[in-house]
Amino acid sequence: MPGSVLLVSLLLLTDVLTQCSLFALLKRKCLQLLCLIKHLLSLMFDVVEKIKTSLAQPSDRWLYFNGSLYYNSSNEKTWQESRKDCIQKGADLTIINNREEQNFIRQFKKYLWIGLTDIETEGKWKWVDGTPLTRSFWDSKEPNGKTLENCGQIKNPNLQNNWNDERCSNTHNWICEEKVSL
Ligand SMILES: *[C@@H]1O[C@H](CO)[C@@H](O)[C@H](O)[C@H]1NC(C)=O
Ligand SMILES: *[C@@H]1O[C@H](CO)[C@@H](O)[C@H](O)[C@H]1NC(C)=O
Ligand SMILES: [Ca+2]
Ligand SMILES: [Ca+2]
Repeated sequence: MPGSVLLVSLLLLTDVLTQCSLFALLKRKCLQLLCLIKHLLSLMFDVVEKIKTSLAQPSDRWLYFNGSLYYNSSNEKTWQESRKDCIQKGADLTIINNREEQNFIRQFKKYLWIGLTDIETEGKWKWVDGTPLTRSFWDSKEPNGKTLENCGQIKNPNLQNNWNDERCSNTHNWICEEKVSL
């Protein structure tokens, strides 16, 4: 009789130990799983934060005026590269149609490439949408660069009329325009 009690006790003990070690293993697995979930959540959080900042930044650079969004560049490029950047953004270099728009763009207070060029035929200024220049805001004595200066630029913001023809290969800030329908 005592022998069988001992045996049962031993079996019970073995069983408890097995259960305990299984539980410990389970607990470890659970902790690992929780850590993994926490890690994944923090990764997702990082991604969400990154998306939020990347969404916030460009919107600071886009300004709305009278049916269009204007992109205020933060760096300088050649006229051609500036135009490429605008097109990549779904826009193009800005076309200035009237005095109000001219004044709006003067507010940027810096030299800016605009969507104007006479690269095809000297002296025949055209906008990037192919329309000929009709209403212009050239600075006095401009355009003066003949075949050396074939790209349009906004210059001194303090002047009402401040366009300049400039060497296309020089680098400047630029301004894109994207028409929006509301
Ligand atoms: C355009 O960007 C410059 C920085 O590159 C900033 O100083 C200026 O205030 C911006 N202009 C407008 C009208 O947002
Ligand atoms: C807005 O643009 C239209 C043409 O698209 C123009 O006729 C009008 O004068 C502009 N208004 C202002 C306030 O610039
Ligand atoms: Ca020219
Ligand atoms: Ca010039």
